[in-house]
Amino acid sequence: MERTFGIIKPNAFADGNSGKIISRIYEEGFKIVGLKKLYLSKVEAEGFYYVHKDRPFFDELTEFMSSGPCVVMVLEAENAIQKWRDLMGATNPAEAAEGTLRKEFGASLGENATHGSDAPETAAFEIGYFFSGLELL
Ligand code: DGI
Repeated sequence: MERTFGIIKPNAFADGNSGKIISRIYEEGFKIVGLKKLYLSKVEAEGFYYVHKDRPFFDELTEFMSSGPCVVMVLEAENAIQKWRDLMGATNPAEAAEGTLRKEFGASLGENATHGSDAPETAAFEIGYFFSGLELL
C-alpha cells in the first residue's frame, strides 16, 4: 500500500464540488486516511509550493491557494501516487481526459480543482506539511 497527498483546491471547494470529488475517490478504491478543511495563509501556501518559488506563476498560484478554504487529504491505495494523478488528469483542464477530475471540475490552468503529489519524496514532504502521525488513521 502507498500513500499520497491531495488537495481539493479553493475553486472546487467554493463551487460545492468537494462531496462529488470525495465520492469519486471512494469509487476508485482509495482509503481516506486523513482529511481536513483548511484556509491557508499566503505564507503557508508559499511554503507548500516552495519548489515552484522561481516559476513565473508562483505568486498567482499562492494567491489562489490562499483565496479560500480547501480540503487536504491523505489517500491510500496500491500505487496511490500514480493512481491519484491519473484520476486528476492533466495539469491544464483543457487538456485533461474525459472522466478526470480536472476535466470535470477545473476552471483554468491555475484553478485546476485538485493537487496530487508527483513522487514518493514529494508525498512524504506534503503529508508531513499538513498532518501529524496521530491524524492518520
Ligand atoms: O503537478 P501539477 O499540479 O499537475 O502541475 P505543476 O507541478 O507543474 O504545477 C503546480 C500547479 O501550478 C498546477 O497545478 C497549476 C499551477 N500552474 C502550473 N503552470 C501554471 C500554473 N498556474 C498558472 N497560473 N500558470 C501556469 O503556467
